[in-house]
Amino acid sequence: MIALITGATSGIGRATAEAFADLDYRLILCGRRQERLDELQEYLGAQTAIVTLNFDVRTWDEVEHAIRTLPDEWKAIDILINSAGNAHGMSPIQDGDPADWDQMIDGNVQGLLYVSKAVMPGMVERKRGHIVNISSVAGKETYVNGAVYCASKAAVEAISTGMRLDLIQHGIKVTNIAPGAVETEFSVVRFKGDSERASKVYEGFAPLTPDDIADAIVYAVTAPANVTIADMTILAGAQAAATTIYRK
Ligand code: 8X3
Repeated sequence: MIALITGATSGIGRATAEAFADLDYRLILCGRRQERLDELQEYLGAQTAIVTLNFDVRTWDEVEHAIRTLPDEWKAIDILINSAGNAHGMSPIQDGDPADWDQMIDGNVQGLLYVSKAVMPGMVERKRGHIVNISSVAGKETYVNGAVYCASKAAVEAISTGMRLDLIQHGIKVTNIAPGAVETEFSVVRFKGDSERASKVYEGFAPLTPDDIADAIVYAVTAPANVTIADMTILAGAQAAATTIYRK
C-alpha cells in the first residue's frame, strides 16, 4: 500500500504516518517544514519506505509538480489522507482579519482540493483508492467567534460527500472524519503562538490525542471491501458538542 499524507509533520498527520508505518505501508509524507520532514524520514525510515515532499498545499503549481514528479514506483497512490489544515485567529466575524480568512479558506478548502485533484485521476485510472478527509466537529456546528474556520470545515464536509458521490463508480472510497478537541499545535496556531491561551482550551478534561484519530483512520482504511466508513465524528470523553465540554 502507498499512502500520501498531507500535514504529516505534526498532529493527526504525523500520528497517522506512525500508525501506517506499523502497517508497513509505504509513505509519501508532505509538509512545509523540511527539518521535520527529515526527522520523520529518519525516524520512520527504519520501519518502512518513505518519500518526503515539501510543498504548500495552497499553491496548485507546487502541488501538481510535486505529485507529478514522484518516482514511477511511488505514483500508484492507494490512500490519500488530507490532514493539512489549521485555524487562524478566533474573533467575532466583524473583527476578523482577511489574511486569516485567506489562510483558512486557502489551506483547508483549496489545499484539500488541489492535493486531491493531483491524486484522483490516477486512482480513477487504477479503479481503486481511498481518500480520508480530516474535517472537524466545527464543520457540523458553527460556534461563536469561529465563523470562517467553521465555514472552511463545512466545505470539507460537502466536498467529502461530493467526492463519495462522484468517485464511487470508480471503486474509490471516501471517509470524512470530524474530530472534536484534539490536543495538537492546533490551538497554538489558532492563537498565534499564545501558548497560555492555547493550553486553556484543553484545561480540566482529557482531550483527544492525535493517536486517537489515527486509530479511527486505520479502522476506516482497513475496513473490508464491502464496508465504507463514510463519516465519523469523534469527540473527547468529556465533550458533548464543539463547545460543550465538561471540565473539572
Ligand atoms: C478543531 C475542533 O472544536 O476546536 O477542529 O474547532 S474545534
